[in-house]
Amino acid sequence: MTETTHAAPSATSHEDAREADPFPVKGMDAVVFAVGNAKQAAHYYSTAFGMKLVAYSGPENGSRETASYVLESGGARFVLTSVIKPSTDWGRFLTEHVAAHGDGVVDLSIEVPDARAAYEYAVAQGATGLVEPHEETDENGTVVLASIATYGKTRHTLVERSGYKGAYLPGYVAAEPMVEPGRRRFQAIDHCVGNVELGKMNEWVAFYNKVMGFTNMKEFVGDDIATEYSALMSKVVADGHRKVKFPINEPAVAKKKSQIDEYLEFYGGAGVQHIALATNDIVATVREMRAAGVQFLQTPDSYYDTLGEWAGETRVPVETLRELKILVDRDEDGYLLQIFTKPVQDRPTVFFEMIERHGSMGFGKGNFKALFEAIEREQDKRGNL
Ligand code: TYF
Ligand code: FE
Repeated sequence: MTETTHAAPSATSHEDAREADPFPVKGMDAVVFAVGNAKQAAHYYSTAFGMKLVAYSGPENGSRETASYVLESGGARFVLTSVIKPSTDWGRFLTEHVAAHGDGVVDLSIEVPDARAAYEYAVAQGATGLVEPHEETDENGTVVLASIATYGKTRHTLVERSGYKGAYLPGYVAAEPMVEPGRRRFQAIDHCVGNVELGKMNEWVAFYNKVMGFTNMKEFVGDDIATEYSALMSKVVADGHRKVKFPINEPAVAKKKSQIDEYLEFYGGAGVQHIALATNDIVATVREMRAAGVQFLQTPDSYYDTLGEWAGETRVPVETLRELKILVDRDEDGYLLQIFTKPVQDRPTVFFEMIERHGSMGFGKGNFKALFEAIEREQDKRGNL
């Protein structure tokens, strides 16, 4: 922050907006998953998603309650946690979480410049505080952590790193990759999507507006689209610099059972539906992930027959998009390429999106029909349509 000696009206409106931001964020810090078997999950994200194990916490370094594996791909960080033997409220919470929800996301951690200020502001605006701001220190420095509640049993831990030099957080030791690392398949978390109960979407949008000062992005699924074919409503909130983007879905009453209802039924309530991962070579990434056994939703051939008419030219030939079942969307700012995995556990709950952006800031609105029909075919196979 620039210090000035006298009150010259030098700040631009952009700087004013930054200084006025009541809840500044630096970006996503981590997506924390509670899983039944973190050792095997870490292997899956290493081999199938090409992530690198960088840190570990477990009985070998003094954590007798949980084992946690920290994996990275560029700026994207996943933490996979399993309970070994519960002895604190956190261990009991994780045990019950896995029993009730299966493998799922417990924490969308956000990196902030000042965790105390962020927590105080959030709680003053009505957020539920779960963990008060506190310091954690080891030989690599000090972090400040605090947690607030969001939808379902999901939380946001606010992480102030203030120059911390360790592999993840105090309590973790650096670890070597589980498998020989190859080409990086994605470099950032693009957005994290929540499914909430019928009628709750606007409440959670208002929560992010009030508690984090996030604003609504223009992309949304309204009544018209919802009843026509999608069976869901969706709105997107983001921080002022679009570092953190959270779409929120709720089921809509339509001709068929909503995919959001299927999620809510099998997850056992509101929670994280999908994590979108930004890649700069979706073709290579999807080839590698398919070769490693990741299953993606099947887009019908007819999608590619008419693609050229509305999507125009992209950097990838239509025949390659058709081969790999990659979707395209275009808006006034540019285009994006995207693809969705099938659920990555036996419950029809959490899945991933790979996204390569070329100017477009959207979420693939033009693909909703083809995408939701593909999801419905999977729902039908499971007997849930
Ligand atoms: O994040 C989004 O909004 C897009 C679209 O079940 C989407 O990825 C929305 C709901 C859904 C799958 C994709
Ligand atoms: Fe998405």
